[in-house]
Amino acid sequence: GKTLRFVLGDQLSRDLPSLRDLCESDVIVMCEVAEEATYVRHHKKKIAFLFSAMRHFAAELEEDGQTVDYLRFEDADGTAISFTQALKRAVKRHGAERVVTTEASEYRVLKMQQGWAHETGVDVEILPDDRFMATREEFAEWAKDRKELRMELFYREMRRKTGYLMDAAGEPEGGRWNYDKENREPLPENATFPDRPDFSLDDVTEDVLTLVGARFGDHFGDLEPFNYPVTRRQALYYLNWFVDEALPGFGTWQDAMKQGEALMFHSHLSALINCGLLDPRECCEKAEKAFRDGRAPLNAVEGFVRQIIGWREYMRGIYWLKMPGYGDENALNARRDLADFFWTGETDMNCLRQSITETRENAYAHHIQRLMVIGNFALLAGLDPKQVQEWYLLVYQDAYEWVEMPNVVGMILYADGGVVASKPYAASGAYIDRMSDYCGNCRYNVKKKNGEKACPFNYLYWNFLIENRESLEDNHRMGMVYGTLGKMTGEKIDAVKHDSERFFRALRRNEV
Ligand code: FAD
Ligand code: DLZ
Ligand code: SF4
Repeated sequence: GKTLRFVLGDQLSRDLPSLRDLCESDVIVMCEVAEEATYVRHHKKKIAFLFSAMRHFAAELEEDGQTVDYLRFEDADGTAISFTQALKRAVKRHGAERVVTTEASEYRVLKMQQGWAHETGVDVEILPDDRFMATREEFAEWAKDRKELRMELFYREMRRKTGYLMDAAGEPEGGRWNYDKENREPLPENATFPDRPDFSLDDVTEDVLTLVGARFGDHFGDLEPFNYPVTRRQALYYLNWFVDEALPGFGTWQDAMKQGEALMFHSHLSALINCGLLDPRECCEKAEKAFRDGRAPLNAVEGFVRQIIGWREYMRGIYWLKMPGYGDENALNARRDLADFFWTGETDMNCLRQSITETRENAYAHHIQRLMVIGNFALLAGLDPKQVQEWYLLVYQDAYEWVEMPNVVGMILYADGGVVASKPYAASGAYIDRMSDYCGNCRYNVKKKNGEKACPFNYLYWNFLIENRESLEDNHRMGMVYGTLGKMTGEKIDAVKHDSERFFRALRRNEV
């Protein structure tokens, strides 16, 4: 009997566990299914990227002599709507006896996989996904008996485990674990950025763009211009480009934002890592080599490695530790509906307009835009965590639930009550002003604390602290701000409340 190897859209790695012991007689099954493309209404570029990357991956396997049963969206239309249905048909078609697959990155899909043996009546092997450096068991073990699950401590264990940026004596390179303090500089006025490479469109991508334009035309976001790697070769080229050209500047200005500069020194690699075209280890190893060869400074390389072996692995660990149920958490009882400008970008708050417009154009925003502009607003405005999760999951090309959810529920909204973040990442306009040039182009005045012209972040910040006093006051890391709030005059507090009420009324009318 035949063995089917079922490969999901974010498993485009030749060294995938379920492709490791391939025989010539095996059939690799991949499918573009309506359910995955529509369970949230993904950004057009995200669907186009993934379909094109999947088609290229399948074609490369075929060139190497493997048999791939690839279901294209056009051909599946109206028939196979889910992974499970597509698999059942493939098992029948090939008279298969056994299915081998790698465990899905998302809980929702793993549950499907666990039902496949029953659904198909054949043996189904689900292999652990060792593209992640920490196994789910290791993370659970690390988390067990700890009062606080701080990323920084997990990260140190990962440094020891991988050996990245460790010296011969087993100490962290340069004597410190973390160089973040050096990575918070605003950009100098005359900063310049390296030119990004162009990735030309081939027929496969052209076909996919036509398909997505026709079938997902009403989804969020601009489909074109499309300029992103879709093959392993292009992905590797982009990684090498990043290490040579952008990595040296990655550290120092990691938290900076600049109008009209969507990428700056960021790697723009997350979507490639998450779908399997790049291996997270090779990304770290190339970056480390650049440091060892004197081509990139330690603060940049350590920062980059920390994002990948620290934050990325930690978020995945938290996700599996807390699922199911993590998506329902709402510790601050936030209930407000998402504002319209999340879809249109049309708001006079320039930081949000820039960040959301870039998101619409590119299916990308860099970390500080996601965290300190959009995320900070969602937190201060008390937006419903479910709606915020859905937004982040569908607008970004790199978004999968395992990484989106802990970033939204834990990092930006504090909806998990402090598992991921030791305190809410709340900030007033002054932070955005320090780290960007957005405020200079804004209708609102970042220096004004109250009144119609005042930057909304300024009074929403205090309003947030007032409204959530009961939940947050006892957090010792909030002691200083609640101390300040305690000294505020009744007049000032009334002004904050009054401005916030006016703002929320205007928000409902889409007039902010
Ligand atoms: P760089 O700044 O170049 O960082 C290098 C790599 O580190 C990234 O490619 C990514 O793989 C990893 N990384 C960095 N920060 C994080 C983090 N907080 N969590 C996990 N990995 C990280 N990242 C996603 O990959 N998918 C998501 O759906 C996603 N949703 C997010 C939602 C919110 C609210 C926030 C605050 C962050 C989210 N992130 C997500 C994390 C981060 O913003 C993106 O990984 C990053 O912006 C991608 O751009 P880059 O490749 O240029 O990253
Ligand atoms: C995100 C996505 C989309 C839009 N479409 C598909 C698809 O048609 N076929 C597929 O195999 N995967 C797709 N994906 C990615 C899956 O949602 C992702 O692999 C799982 O969610 C991982 O658990
Ligand atoms: Fe954003 Fe306020 Fe600055 Fe305007 S003034 S860009 S709303 S932080």
